[in-house]
This record gives sequence, structure tokens and C-alpha cells, in this order.
Amino acid sequence: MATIADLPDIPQYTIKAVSIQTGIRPVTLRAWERRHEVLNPQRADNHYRLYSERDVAILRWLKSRVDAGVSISNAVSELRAMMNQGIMPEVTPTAPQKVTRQPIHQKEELVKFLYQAFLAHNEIRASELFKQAVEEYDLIPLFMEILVPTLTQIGEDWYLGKITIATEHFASNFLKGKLLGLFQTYPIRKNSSYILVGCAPFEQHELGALMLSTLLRAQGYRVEYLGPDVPIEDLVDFASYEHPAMIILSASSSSSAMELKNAQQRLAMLRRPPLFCYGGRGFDNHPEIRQKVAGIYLGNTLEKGLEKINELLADSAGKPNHRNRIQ
Ligand code: B12
Repeated sequence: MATIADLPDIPQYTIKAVSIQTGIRPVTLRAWERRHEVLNPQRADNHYRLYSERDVAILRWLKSRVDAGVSISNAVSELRAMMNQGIMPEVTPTAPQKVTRQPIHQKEELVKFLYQAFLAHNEIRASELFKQAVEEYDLIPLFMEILVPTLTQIGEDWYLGKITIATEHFASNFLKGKLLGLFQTYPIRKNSSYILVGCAPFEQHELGALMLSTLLRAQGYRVEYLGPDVPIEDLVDFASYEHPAMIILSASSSSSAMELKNAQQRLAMLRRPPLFCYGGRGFDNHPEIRQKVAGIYLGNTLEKGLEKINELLADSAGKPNHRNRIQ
């Protein structure tokens, strides 16, 4: 029988395809990867995971062990022990998978249903939809293609007077709670680069900063999330004894963005100055502010920001433990 090593290692399958092929839910695949370092799938240009046939075979083998009653951590240890001895497991024969779970919701549907749940102030429904979205999609599509469009719709309808401020507050507070919960599910890695993320003074729009914090923690960085409206003096004081490698502040309005004018200068006076970075729509909509605010502009999307942060911290020898770990 063929062994797993005989299979091609060309990255080609998305997490959704692998889930269907193996019967392992995307949320479980990500948890195995995070907690047991099972695989480190490559990434497409859009950061989505891409698995090879060999990866799929490894996952099937692990699942066959788990189905036989072995815990996932023991199954992973068995696999490692075999591989250390140069033995590759045989390819597990597979019957076509019966997909018994509910069909996956398309992202557009999730946006529509989540929006409707917010309009109805239906927290139970919103929680179910959020859970489904987290289980089915990686963090970047979850944020960029489900949560951001839902919030944009809410913002437009609030602006047009179609929905009340109460509904907008319900939706944004619900998502803040869920995002914080998600952020806290990732391990705090003490021996990785220490990054502080928050919002510029007077800035209340914090969900972008919270999403970025979650992505960075998922990549293995040690991230502390500081929330909205962080006073610069206080931040400088904190940085003087905590020595973060990087401070990132988000600003949605031009006035909050301008509050960062002297931040870099203040931080540069510290004995071990952190890298000072910023982003957010205040800097995207008013590019001229970037000329006035010293520090590093991280780009106009979360993906670009992540890439830039990885580059900056790799240059300063502060790589996270887990390369390319983007959920
Ligand atoms: C929720 C919300 C609020 C909540 C925020 C709650 C919270 N805990 O965050 C509250 C009620 C506090 C609020 C207040 C206000 N809001 Co408001 N709000 C929104 C809403 C509906 C969603 C914002 C959001 O979270 N979007 C999702 C996040 C993820 O998107 P984002 O912030 O744009 O961030 C993206 C990028 O900018 C980037 N990014 C963000 N930060 C960073 C950082 C780095 C380093 C990088 C690389 C990238 C990056 O990544 C994100 C994903 O693409 C928007 C509508 C909209 N279109 O967004 C209005 C909106 C932003 N608000 C608006 C306004 C006017 C206000 C108020 C001035 C209203 C008022 N009169 O009081 C106040 C200002 C408060 C303040 N001082 O900051 C306007 C802004 C208009 C403009 N021209 O800029 C909008 C667009 C609504 C509208 N359609 O008019 N708001």
C-alpha cells in the first residue's frame, strides 16, 4: 500500500474542501493546527490556507486514530515518533465521505442573516450565526467578507436614519464581545515579540484594532489589546518599563489620527524605543496626515498590515514562534 510520503505535497485545497474530504470541521482543523502543531499549511496570496494531498492524507490518518479512541495529542505523538524513525504511515483507505452536517452558509448569506438578527435584536440567532461563521471560515474572510460588510451596512442605515442608534450599539457591542472572546482563545506566547495594539486618543472605533490583535495573536505574537482612546503619555510611560517591540494604534477619524503627531518622538526618547506603527481609515481617507505623523503606516487593509508587521519584526529578529500562522 502507498505511504503518505508517496503523495504530492503541492498546496491546492482550501480548508472547506479539506473539511469535506476528511470529515473534520474547519474549527477542529484550526484547533489541531494551533494546539498540536499538526500541520503548517501553506498560504495563498489572499492568506487562505492551502493543503496538499499529503496534508489531507495525514489528517485522515490522524482522524482514523481519533475515531479509534486515541486522543489527538497521542495520535500526533504516534505520528511524530513514526516519522522520526523514518516510517511514514500508510494512506488510510477512504470511503466517500457522507456529509451529514448542515450545508455551509455562503458568506453573503451570513452577512444578510447576521444583519437581520441585529435588526431584530435577536442575540441568540446572532450568536448561532457568529458561531457558524467562525467554524466555517478562516479569520481573514470572517472579518473582511462577513463582519466588515455587516458593520458597513449598519453604518449606512444608521446614517440614513433607517435604524436606531440602539440597534447600531447592540450590533457593535455584540461583535466587540465576540471578537474579544475569539482573541482570548489564542494562547499568550510569552517568548514571542510583544506588541501593544489600541486606538488613538479619542478614537472609539475599535473593532479594526481588535481584529488586527486577533490576527496577530493567531500568528503567534504576544499581543496585548488596549482598547479605544489610549492616551499617549500613559502609553509612553507604560512602554518605558514594559519594553514592547511594537506599538500599533488605529485611528478612524482625521482628528484622532492627528493626535499621533508627537507619539513617535515621545517613544523615541525611551531607552529601548518600540517600533511605532499606525493605520485605520483616518490615514487612508486623509493620506496627507501620514506626512505629519512620524512612524510607520501599515497600509489600508488588515492583510497589508499583517505583512508589513511580519516584515518589520522579522527584520528586528522578533519572529513569532509559528511562521505564517494566519487563521
Ligand atoms: C460601530 C460604529 C461606531 C461605534 C464604534 C463602537 C466600537 N466599539 O468600535 C460608535 C457608536 C462608538 C461610533 C461612534 C461614532 N461614529 Co461610527 N461607526 C460605526 C460603524 C457602524 C462600524 C465601524 C466598524 O467597526 N467597522 C468595521 C471595522 C473593522 O472597520 P474599520 O474601522 O473601517 O477598519 C477597517 C480598516 O480601516 C482597517 N483598519 C482599522 N484599523 C486599522 C489599523 C491598522 C494598523 C491597519 C493596518 C488597518 C486598520 O481594517 C478594518 C477592516 O478593513 C461605522 C460604519 C462603517 N462603514 O464602518 C460607523 C462610522 C465609522 N461612524 C461614523 C461616525 C460619524 C461616528 C461618530 C462621529 C458619530 C457621532 N456623531 O458621534 C462617532 C465618533 C466616535 C469617536 N470619537 O470615535 C461614520 C464616519 C464617517 C466618516 N466620514 O469618517 C461611519 C462611517 C458611519 C457613517 N456611515 O457615516 N461608531
